[in-house]
Amino acid sequence: MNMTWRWYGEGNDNITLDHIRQIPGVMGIVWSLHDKVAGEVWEMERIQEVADQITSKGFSTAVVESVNVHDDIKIGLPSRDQYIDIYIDTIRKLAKVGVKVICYNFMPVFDWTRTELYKELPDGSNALFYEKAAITDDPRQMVDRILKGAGKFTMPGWEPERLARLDELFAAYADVTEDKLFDNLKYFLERIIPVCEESDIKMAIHPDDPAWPIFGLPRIVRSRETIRRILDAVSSPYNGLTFCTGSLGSNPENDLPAMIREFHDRIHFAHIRNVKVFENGDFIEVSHRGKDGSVDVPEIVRAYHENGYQGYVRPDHGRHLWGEEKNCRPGYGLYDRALGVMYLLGVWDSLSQGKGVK
Ligand code: CS2
Ligand code: MN
Repeated sequence: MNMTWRWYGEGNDNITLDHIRQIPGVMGIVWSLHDKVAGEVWEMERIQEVADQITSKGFSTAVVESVNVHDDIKIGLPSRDQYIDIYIDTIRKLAKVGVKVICYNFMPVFDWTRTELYKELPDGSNALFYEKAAITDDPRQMVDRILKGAGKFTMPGWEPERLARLDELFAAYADVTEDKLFDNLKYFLERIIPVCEESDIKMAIHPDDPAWPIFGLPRIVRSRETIRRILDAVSSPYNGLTFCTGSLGSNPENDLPAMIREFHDRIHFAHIRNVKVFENGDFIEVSHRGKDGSVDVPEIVRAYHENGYQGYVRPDHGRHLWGEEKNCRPGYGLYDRALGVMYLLGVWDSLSQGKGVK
């Protein structure tokens, strides 16, 4: 597996490329132009600038997360074609700097959803938490809480300007059923996948987080069946998956190792993290160690290893340790993710038994 690290860019991340170089085994940077809102044009000069920063430190630029999909595409408005044209333009430009995988999601309105960003764990660290009962009918409360918690750090999918229009957005999605959202995804894929094939860039859809509908909004990437349906809709290998164990693991009914064994040849990017799911359905993010949560991380790594997985991997969210929450993006501190890298590589190397499996 090819270990990577998500970096939010110069001046937009408390962690620098020089910090990342000191984490053993990290070969690539997962990047994006984080100031771009969905549907905006990505200029070649800006792309080149970030790619140069990354390669100058010896990292690969192969994975971009995310190029966000405009709501008009998800809703299926006539204006979607113009936004798909812009998306295609970005794909072509990214190919020029060696990008091989684009991670994106198709969640209406929100990206990942939590009710608390700094919930204390028994060991004194803190992490992102989801309390089912705290998700009421009114999403405004939750949005305000998340944006306040993020402070000066921007979070993809949580753009304050867009969320200021929350009522308008919810109204626009009022008629978008699960089937309609799926059809709109299919329409999007049918237009972009031929360009991806030409440009040798694989699309990797990220699962919905949590893996169930919230606030009455449909969610279509949440289980073995829903994923199979998407992969079958456009059967090219360029229509692939980001397999996020934290997102899918929020629903204990998802048998994650079995899903990896089934989908491995369409998984282009693996997000590996652990969550602890409580009996009432609440969940909290915990260390990567299998025993600390509900996700059997060693078994996950084994499922990849057994299939000779050569794709990109990253630790996803981490806990906030040693007081770092005062100055890091929620879920994206340095310490727990670095521990996660070492744990994942440790399991992988022990499975390889010195045979040097990459
Ligand atoms: C990420 C997602 O932080 C995370 O959970 O894995 O936010 C992911 O970047 C997006 O859903 C991809 O568009
Ligand atoms: Mn993820």
